Amino acid sequence: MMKTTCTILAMAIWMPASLAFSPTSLTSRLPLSSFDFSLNAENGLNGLEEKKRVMVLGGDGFCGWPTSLYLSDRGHDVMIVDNLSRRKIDLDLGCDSLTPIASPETRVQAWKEVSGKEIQFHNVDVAKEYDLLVQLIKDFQPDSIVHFAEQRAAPYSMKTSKTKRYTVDNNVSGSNNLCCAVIDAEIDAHIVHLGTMGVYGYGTSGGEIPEGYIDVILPGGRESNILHPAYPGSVYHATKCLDALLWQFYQKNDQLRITDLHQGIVWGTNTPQTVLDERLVNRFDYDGDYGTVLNRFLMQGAMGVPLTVYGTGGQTRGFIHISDTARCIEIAINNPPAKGDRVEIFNQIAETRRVRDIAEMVAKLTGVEANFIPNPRQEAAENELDVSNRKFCNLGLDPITLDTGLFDEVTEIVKKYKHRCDPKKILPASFWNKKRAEECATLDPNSIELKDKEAVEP
Ligand code: NAD
Ligand code: USQ
Repeated sequence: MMKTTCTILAMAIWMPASLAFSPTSLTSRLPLSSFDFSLNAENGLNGLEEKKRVMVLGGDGFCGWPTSLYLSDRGHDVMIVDNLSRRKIDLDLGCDSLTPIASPETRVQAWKEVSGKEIQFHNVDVAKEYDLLVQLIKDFQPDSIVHFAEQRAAPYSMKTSKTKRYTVDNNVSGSNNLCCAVIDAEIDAHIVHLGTMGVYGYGTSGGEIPEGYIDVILPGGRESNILHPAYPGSVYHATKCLDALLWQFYQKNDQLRITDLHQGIVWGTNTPQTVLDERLVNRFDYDGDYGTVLNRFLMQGAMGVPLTVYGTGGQTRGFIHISDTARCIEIAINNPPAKGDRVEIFNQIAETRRVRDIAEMVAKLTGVEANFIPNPRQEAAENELDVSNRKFCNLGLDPITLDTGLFDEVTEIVKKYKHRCDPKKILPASFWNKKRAEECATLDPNSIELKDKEAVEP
């Protein structure tokens, strides 16, 4: 099943502006196979668009890093703010990104060498270091603040009461602090927040999920258009619902200009910017807590591990490629709501797919079988999902869809760094409740073995 409302055309290929004068040595570049740099479409700011000062909260993360590079490459001034909590969680969990990510300092230095462009990096906790956040905003005077800085794994958020409490404290405080800081800094910066498709719940709508707001008939026959009812499936997803209420309140009370992007599951690893130098490589999470479904299946397929389909695999979800995450952010930045407008909400997905169908695609490509294991999550075993993504499409997004050609890029990365994989981290390690934990008791992390598969071509 695949449903979206915008016409899917061929993948848009573009060349980073920096490549035109890049001194990057070919030997230090990552595999380029999937990105064709020979076609330079519209690159950089063309005079019609405004150069912006963009603060990226959470800019060291999986989405934030390639987005920061993309925005810098496009000519915007970028400042990253990140407390490196994601790297610290890896240490706590005893796992690591499959790709060897460089320190933030090395990353921004490498970007300067490759592109000639500066990205500032500041190690600040947006949920705790309020005064520093206000000062940074006052000093940098951003036009836009992109907010990625949250604990984003649903399984991690369901692991223990400690991780549940941390996720709520971190995510809700961070978003509240951001609104307060913009007000205290007396600045009219546009906040662009990464929300999630999961705020809507799955399969409850009974029709197409609109972009944020839904027409309803209230008792007495009164017609209204309200925020879509929230129906989170994890503590993490619940924090995104709480965020949405905060945005609604601060827009109404202080006329903050806010865009909430309800993004689907991001897949892929690198982008045309991150492949320019090995020190720019993006993180790749494959473990049971932080690895997301398609990247996990691609990793498992490349390593000869049976694909970990939870339950029947009947769960349908929205997907978007990492390169499109970055492009959507720029589109959102360039199309802010006017002062006084209600919170702008976009559904940031390219398409919807069922988990078992994705497993089948990867299985066909790699020859590795799907392994249907007990579901560690409390979620509908099967659901339909029909989502509107008209707004981004109308603003020119031509989304990348699941394309086995692009799977090669992920597969190449996996093969390159497979020696860094700890097979004991592959099975799910967080369970939604006692019943789910009991049903998964037979799963043995030590049973997973990596096959020495060199060839993964179909
Ligand atoms: P990530 O964990 O890789 O990156 C988040 C970054 O934020 C990390 O670098 C972390 O150190 C930082 N951070 C967290 N709390 C912070 C704090 N209090 N102060 C400063 N920095 C802090 O996650 P990601 O995959 O890049 O996701 C980014 C955002 O996009 C999240 O809000 C997530 O909910 C959303 N999102 C992600 C996906 C996905 O598939 N990855 C899909 C939909 C939405
Ligand atoms: N799943 C499997 N096998 C796996 C991993 C996952 O079958 O090995 C299933 C899960 O049960 C779930 C679906 O795949 O039904 C998606 O799981 P996921 O881990 O890929 O994605 P999710 O937990 O929903 O979270 C991810 C990001 C989160 C983001 C969300 C977007 O981690 O930050 O908000 O995707 S969405 O799903 O649209 O809400």
